[in-house]
Amino acid sequence: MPRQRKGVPGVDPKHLIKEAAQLLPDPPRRAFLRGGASLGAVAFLAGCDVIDGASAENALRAISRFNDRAQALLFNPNRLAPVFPESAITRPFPFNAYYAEDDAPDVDGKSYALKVGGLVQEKKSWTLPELYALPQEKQITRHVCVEGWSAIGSWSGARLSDFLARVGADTNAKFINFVCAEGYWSSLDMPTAMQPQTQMTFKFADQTLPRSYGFPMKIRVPTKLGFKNPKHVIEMVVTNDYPGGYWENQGYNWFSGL
Ligand SMILES: Nc1nc2c(c(=O)[nH]1)N[C@H]1C(S)=C(S)[C@@H](COP(=O)(O)O)O[C@H]1N2
Ligand SMILES: [Mo]
Repeated sequence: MPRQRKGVPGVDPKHLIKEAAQLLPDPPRRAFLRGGASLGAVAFLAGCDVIDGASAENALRAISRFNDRAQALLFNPNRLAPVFPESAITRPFPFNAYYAEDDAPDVDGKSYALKVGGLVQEKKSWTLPELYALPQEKQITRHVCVEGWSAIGSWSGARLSDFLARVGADTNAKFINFVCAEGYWSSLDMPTAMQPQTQMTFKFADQTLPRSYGFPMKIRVPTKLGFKNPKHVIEMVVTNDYPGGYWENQGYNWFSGL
């Protein structure tokens, strides 16, 4: 007997489909909608047959994960984010976090040590003088926050790819997780971590990274939305186990590329 496709009580299937389609990147989304988007199509994409209360949410999650994987496959690690002149820098540069600026963590630079672990040959902690001795470069790029603002800033620091080579990271691993002083965390796919503009940032506008902007070190990723630019990073872990992230675990897309 063929299985019945059930609707979701209290949910208009058309609304559900539209919401699912929102999670697809644009060309596939248009193709999906043109190609007769239906509950059946959602179920097919999600790899499940019956859509009821709980599995509707699972279906949307599955499509979102599919979207993350598709975007990761489409990511071109050789494409550079646009760079800007000094005159384009947004002043004052906005602050953002899940708490007020006064509550930003006050990390002690003297006792700070960046822990590096997981799939790396050299598992050790790095003090600030050691990190500052790495070759550094400056970028003036645009930061885009998912909340609907963007701003151009100037960040200086070491290429994350150089640092990963230095510590003997397994660059065939899938992820790098970044843990922050106040409990925030976010993770990157390895190709994004290796992109030449992905930076371990020590300076903002040529000055030591101020407390609000992530002292003593943030990861600047101009090819990703702002929430994938963790501030006050105290630990880095190279891993094949999906680490998620603070916002990623609340439904924001993990890939979130620009
Ligand atoms: N540790 C930590 N990093 C974080 C956040 C946070 O709350 N805690 N918020 C993220 C978000 S949503 C944005 S937009 C940027 C804001 O960085 P800014 O304060 O330098 O503008 O930091 C990101 N990194
Ligand atoms: Mo953000």
